[in-house]
Amino acid sequence: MQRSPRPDRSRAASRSLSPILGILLMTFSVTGATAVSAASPSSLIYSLTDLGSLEGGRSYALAINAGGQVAGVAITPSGYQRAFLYDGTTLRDLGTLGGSHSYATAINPGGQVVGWAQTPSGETHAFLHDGASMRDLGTLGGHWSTAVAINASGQVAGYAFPPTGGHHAFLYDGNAMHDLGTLEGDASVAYAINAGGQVVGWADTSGGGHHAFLYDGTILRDLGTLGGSGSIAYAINDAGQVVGHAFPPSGGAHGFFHDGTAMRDLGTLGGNNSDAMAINAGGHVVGRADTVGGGQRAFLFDGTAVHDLNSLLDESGDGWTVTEARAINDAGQIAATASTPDGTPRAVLLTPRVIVSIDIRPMRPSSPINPRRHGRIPVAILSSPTFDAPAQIDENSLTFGSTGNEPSLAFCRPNPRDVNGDGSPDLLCHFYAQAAAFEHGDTQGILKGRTISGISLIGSDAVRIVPGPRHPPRFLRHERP
Ligand SMILES: [Ca+2]
Ligand SMILES: [Ca+2]
Repeated sequence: MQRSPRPDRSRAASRSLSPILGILLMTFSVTGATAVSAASPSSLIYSLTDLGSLEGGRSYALAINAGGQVAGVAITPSGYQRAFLYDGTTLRDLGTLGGSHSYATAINPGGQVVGWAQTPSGETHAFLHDGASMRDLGTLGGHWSTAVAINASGQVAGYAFPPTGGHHAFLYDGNAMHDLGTLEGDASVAYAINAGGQVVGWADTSGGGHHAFLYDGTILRDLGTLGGSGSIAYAINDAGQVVGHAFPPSGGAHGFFHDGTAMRDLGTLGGNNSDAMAINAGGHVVGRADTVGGGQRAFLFDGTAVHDLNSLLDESGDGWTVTEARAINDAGQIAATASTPDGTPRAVLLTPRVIVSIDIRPMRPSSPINPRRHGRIPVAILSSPTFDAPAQIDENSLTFGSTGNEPSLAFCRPNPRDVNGDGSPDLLCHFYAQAAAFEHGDTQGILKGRTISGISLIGSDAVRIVPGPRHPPRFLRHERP
């Protein structure tokens, strides 16, 4: 039961407006690999970036926008909570409204940050920071308010005490706070807003329990429960898909996914509880879940299954334990909190990378390459049951060669073809051999690029560099490496 304001339960609502094709994943564990053989399935792995802290203290990442800017809260050595903004290089203290503490909860695509901050008199007020300064958004007439979400147009959602008591969800339209009311009970809390201005949160019902709600501009709609006593909505994407947690009859609190019609139980990582905290345009959900042993881990739900994000980290995550994921943008970047090897909680950014299976000179196991020959090298990018290479790859982003950074693309075949005969059409691209810059001694060719949704991809395959006579023997002339 969550009856009192809990700003630390609030979450990010930053959204990108660009639609993406969702990348489905497979359960996959990687230890230090940066490329895999052509036999491996296409998979998604994450690198971990430590966002730092304020003079070495604890920090927690709570929100991310389309550009990868992260907002959250850091604890100073003196014990003050401070809203921070991470812009890709440094973690910056956003200050307060004149008091000691502040806390950032959300960031929009333009880099505007909202949250709560203390005033000189010690009151807690919702704030909006535009990158230069922090502005007090006021209250609903009482002494307390917090902002928890902001969309691209600058609409802000949050909750505040009206003079009558009980806290109410509000929508701030740039000029004033509007009380969203409740589900006929005493209290309500907003946690997220999407680009269309739809707001979700929870509200007390006339029956006494609190239920997740969706506000669409007119009324609060009760989203129901998983059959138990209550539910809370934490996030909504632009398609109106909602996530949060609810109490199943079997006990505990379980993360849910609501598609606009029905609420689905996402389960846990083997323990009793889970919270679904954020959802992106592709329908990927992140949050936190208990494991069998009782520990809390960050999870990713890819539309099919719930994965422990720790099992998807590359070598940059060695020694870290990601305990909570609070926000995900449409490029799949995740704002999370992880424990350092010495146990300190630290704000981190998880950046995805797709490992693709490629076959250089398909159907020729040794992939002979003559670096001195003009002409092109065919490279097949293989689809898997969870990765549709022709549909999901941004062809113009592809680079290929000795290091993978060579701009050598000639063209990709417009008509996908099933190169390896597994029933899934593959993407076949051709690269200029000389631009690929292979040298004697190279043993692998590397392909790099991006998916249409903006996720980096990498793949490799063995190559055999063959001698390059100026005039190849007649018996080799039919080849066109
Ligand atoms: Ca090959
Ligand atoms: Ca195939």
